[in-house]
Amino acid sequence: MPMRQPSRTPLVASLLLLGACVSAPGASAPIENMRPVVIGTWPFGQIAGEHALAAFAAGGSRLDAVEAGVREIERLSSDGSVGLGGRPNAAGYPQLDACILDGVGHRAGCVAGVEGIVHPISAARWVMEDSKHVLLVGEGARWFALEHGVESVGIEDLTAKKQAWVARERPAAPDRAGHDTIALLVLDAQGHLAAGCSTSGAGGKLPGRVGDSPIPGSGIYVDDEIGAAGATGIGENVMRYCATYQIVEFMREGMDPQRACEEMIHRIARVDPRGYKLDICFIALDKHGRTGAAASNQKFPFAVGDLHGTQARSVEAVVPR
Ligand code: SD4
Repeated sequence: MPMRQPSRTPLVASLLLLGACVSAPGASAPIENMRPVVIGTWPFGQIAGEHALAAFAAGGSRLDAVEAGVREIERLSSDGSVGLGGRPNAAGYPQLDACILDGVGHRAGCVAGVEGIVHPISAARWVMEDSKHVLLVGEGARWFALEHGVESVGIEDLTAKKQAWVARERPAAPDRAGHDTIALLVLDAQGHLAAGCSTSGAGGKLPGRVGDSPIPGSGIYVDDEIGAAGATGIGENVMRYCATYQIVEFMREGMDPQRACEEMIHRIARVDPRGYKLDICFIALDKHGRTGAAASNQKFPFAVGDLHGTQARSVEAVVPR
């Protein structure tokens, strides 16, 4: 089977364009002449954005840009929440989730609960490009990734880890402390959208738990006519509301990305027993290159980038209504 070259694009001239870190609101004005445009979650969203812009500068496609940006965060695995260095599940090892979406053709590829795969985002892209399926999980996802040459590590000792865990008392409530996801949305020079995300999910999750991130419409969504949205935070509080799908639908109704993200937080908080104590954050990017971000109950750092380079931003938690 022909092997796609991993999109580990080296940083090129665009790195010279990197902007300074500033704090600014989540919203941005239309910048159609500034395409490509990228937005990524958390401080590492800036690194992802730099790599995505570098991929564009090197002639890569929007999917190359998404894959390059997310791969770098998986490679760094430095935040303890993405990649094999991510947060272990309750049995002591990471099970990773990733998703990639292309606006053109409304295509999607996702992997969930995959073990020992260094770049789940690349496995997800292979699912999209070389299978008739959208989502592969667990062992099947690993087989598929290995078959497509995605870098891997052995998982032989997982059996021992599982047995040791089974021998212990199953934790009554999974430790949700610590969780981050790289979600990256891109708009290419031609005005088409793509998105990707990767995460080890909630720390201490039960083995087999799948969060919002690899589920299109929950943790990430793209509609090439309208825009894209990504989520981070406690997946259970996102996926019960199909949140990123709804953010894109809010934009279809005429809201700008900032208002759409905020509205989604308010909508969930209005009906959820937790109110605003949801620990969720959203980013959005519309077809015009406008960006937005919102968080339920914490300060939320993210990063945007365009032809001028990348810029760190943050928003405060929404003001409860
Ligand atoms: C999950 N939403 O698995 C992911 C984790 C995350 O910030 O984004 N944390 O629930």
